[in-house]
Formats: sequence, structure tokens, C-alpha cells
Amino acid sequence: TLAPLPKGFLWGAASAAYQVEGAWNEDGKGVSNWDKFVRIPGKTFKGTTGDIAVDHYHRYREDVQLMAELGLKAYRFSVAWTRIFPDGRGKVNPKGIEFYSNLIDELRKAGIEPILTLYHWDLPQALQDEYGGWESRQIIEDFTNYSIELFKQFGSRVKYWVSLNEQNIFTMLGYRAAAHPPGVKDEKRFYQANHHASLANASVIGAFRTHVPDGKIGPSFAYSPAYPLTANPEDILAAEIAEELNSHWWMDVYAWGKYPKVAWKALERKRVVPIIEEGDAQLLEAGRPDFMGLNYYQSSTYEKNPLEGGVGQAEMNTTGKKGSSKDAGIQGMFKTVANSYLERTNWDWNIDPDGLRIALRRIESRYKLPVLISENGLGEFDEEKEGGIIEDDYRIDYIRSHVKAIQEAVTDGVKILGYCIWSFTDLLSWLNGFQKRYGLVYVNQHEEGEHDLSRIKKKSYYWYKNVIHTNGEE
Ligand code: BGP
Repeated sequence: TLAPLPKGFLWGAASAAYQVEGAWNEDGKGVSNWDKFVRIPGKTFKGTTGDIAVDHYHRYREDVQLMAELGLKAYRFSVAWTRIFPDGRGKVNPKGIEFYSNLIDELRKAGIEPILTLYHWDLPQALQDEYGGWESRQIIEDFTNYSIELFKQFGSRVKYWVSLNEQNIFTMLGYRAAAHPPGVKDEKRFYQANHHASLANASVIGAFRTHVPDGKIGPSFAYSPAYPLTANPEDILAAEIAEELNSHWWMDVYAWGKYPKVAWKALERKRVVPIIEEGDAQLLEAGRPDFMGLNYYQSSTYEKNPLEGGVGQAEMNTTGKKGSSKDAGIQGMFKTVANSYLERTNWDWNIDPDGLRIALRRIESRYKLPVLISENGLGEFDEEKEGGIIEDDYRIDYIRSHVKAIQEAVTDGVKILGYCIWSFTDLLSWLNGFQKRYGLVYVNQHEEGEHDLSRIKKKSYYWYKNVIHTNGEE
């Protein structure tokens, strides 16, 4: 029998500022890197922007009302840095503080625990222009000052904080695959920018201890556990180095302040390791989190990848046409391959609830940190039927199987604080527009045709309500 979930388990849902808020140039908000990037032709699906997104900025009261009705215990959202400091630093914009203050009050009134993400990818463009954003060490100070402002403003009302969202993804897609801003493809710059992000993360966690001594903080990491395709030792080695380079490279730094040795050696041979300055090691070591935030969507399966003629950067499926993504890897090390045991979504993401259990067990064994599952969910086309009905049984199946994996992991001995479904309402999918939907609540927002932004509860909303009510029993 499965262990029951702990009392006070945070049954939650999540979002991010750029993906829901809209109001991109209202009330003194500054321009972010995403505001700029989406305006470059061909970068996003049908050129979709978050200018309006799902208009949460104006409709947050209605959205919180829907959360309350659902019985949600926690809501994870992010703050747009450019609403607080329009140019990244300098004078605080009171309207920005007011918005999040109101949101937090609404949540508290409804008995919903706010989980505040400091950085979910929308960097002030001013800092990008001034000194290259994450590529400069100046970002450490600016990110810390911005965070301290939020600690002071909201530290008494917000207990759970997420520092950086998916540092591995925003650096990888921003500096290695050129799919996110600033659109760079350069391995060395990628590792250097990432090192600064690690330092900034540690610095913010250090400051948190002084300003919010009773709070809990951790990064949210996009962990996709690595499997070898076969028992061929070459594939096993490929999966091991993939685990080191794609995951331990970040999680070891969060948990222990140290880069993994084997991966470091491999990158040293490629001459791409970051420059480490005096004091960096101490800063990283002092920035230990209270929990590991886990964003889990899928596992990855690897095989060996030849040096000559091997595959390199991924081609992503951003259209929902099954099979349009291409395998990716690092020549001479590893490449991803399809796993014949797993079904895939229309966006070619593996559906693997056991992978969530495996991810949780690995984090427990290696880091001994509690885990907050800060994202998990299914992106699919949803169809609004006559009379405003959305029957997303596929999403219910996905979430049900992943909730079971959580219960199994708890039985295994993993300490899990909560589970945030990505996402609460439908929202903008960074590169996939509004057609790839994740929400428990449908939003009538489309690239084309009529859209009045109205909210409709999906079948999964009613189902999740019962899950929460029964603490996972259903
Ligand atoms: C995570 C991000 C989220 C969200 C999710 C789904 O990587 O933290 O912001 O977008 O993935 O991804 P996508 O929208 O690309 O399907």
C-alpha cells in the first residue's frame, strides 16, 4: 500500500509573469528581453507575443476566485523584474509593487499559499543592453538587489520562494541553441553566463537568510532523468555523462556549491569551462537551498554519439506536428533517442510517470533535500465543444499517473512539499503560442479568430478539485 501524502501537502498550480500577465507596457513596466525577442520575425509560433497573454494583470481577482473554488492550497507565480525596476535597477516602481501586493493579499484571503518565483526568464532589456545581462558579473549584484527589494516588501506574507526558474533551460536555449533571448550559439559563453547565474542564485539565497529567516527558498530545476538505450556499456557511459552534463552540472552546484568532477574534466578538454574567480567557491557554498524545486515533464533516453558525423543541437517541435523534433546531443558523448516503451505527446515529449518517481528518488539519494515539484503537466491541443465544454481526459490521465508516482516516491522515503500543476489557466507557451495548452482552466485566447479571453473550467479542473479534497485519494 502507498503511504498517504503528508498533511499540509501543497496541492498547487503554477504560472509565470510573461506567460500570463500581458499589460506589457502598462503602469510603468520596463521592456524585458522577451518583449523584445518576440518582435523578431520568425522567433515564435506565428509571431505570437505576450503583450496581452491571458490578461492576468487585469483579471487576477477572477483568477484567484477560480483558484479558491478549486480548493487550491498553493499558487506559484513569478514577478516581472521590469515591473519592480523598469530598467533592472535604480528606482522602485510603486505600481509594480502594488500589483503583486494585491495578488498576494487576494491569495492569502483565499487561504492559498503564495509561492513566489523571483526570475522566470524575463530579464530587463536595459541590463542586456548595458552589459550583456547574464554574461556580466554585474548581474549578481543587480539580481540580488532586486530580490532583496521583494524580500523586504513581501517577506512577511510569502513563505515559499523560488530563486531561478530552470537555469539550465534559459541558459541552454539562450546561449547555446539560440532559441530564446539573447539568441546566442556559443558553448563557452553559455558556460560563463551560466556560472554567473549560479553565483547570482547563491547570492540571493544568502541574502534571503538575513531578510526572510523563517522562509524557504530553492531553485526550480528542469530535471529530465537520463536512461541508457541499451545495456551496451557505451550507451551506459553516454547516459552517465548526459546525467552529469545536463543535470548534475546544476544540481550539484545548488546542493553542494561544486561542479561535478567528471563533467568538469570533459568540458576542460573541450576548453569551454567557465572562468572561476576568487571567492566564487565560497559564494556558491554559502548559497544552499532549503529544497530542490523540480520541474518534471519527461525523461530522456541516450545512446552513444560518434565524434565524426554525430548529431548536435536539437531541432525543436514548436508546431504540435508529432515527429517533427530531431534527436540532439554532443558529438563524441551522447545523443537523445526515442524510447519505444514510452508514448509521446503531439510535441514529442515522452510521457513517463515512472520517470518522475525516478527523478525524485535520485534527488533524495544524491542530495537529501526535500523536493517541491514546482511544475508538471501536459501541453496539448484542447478543443472547446458546443456549450463551453473541454473534455481533457488525456490531461487527467497524465496528472493522475504522475500523482501516483509521487505517492510511490513518498513510500520510497522522499520528502515532498507540494505539487504544482503547470499550469493553472492556459497561458502563452514561449515558442508554441496559445495552441499548446496546459491549463486546468481554458482561456479563450488564440492567434487568430475571435477571442474574448473568457475563462472556462476544463474537466481536469473538476477532477483536480476532488484530488485536493481527498488529499490524493480521488
Ligand atoms: C518549462 C517552463 C514553463 C513552461 C513549461 C512548458 O520549461 O518553466 O515556463 O513553459 O516548461 O513548456 P512549453 O511551454 O515550451 O511547452
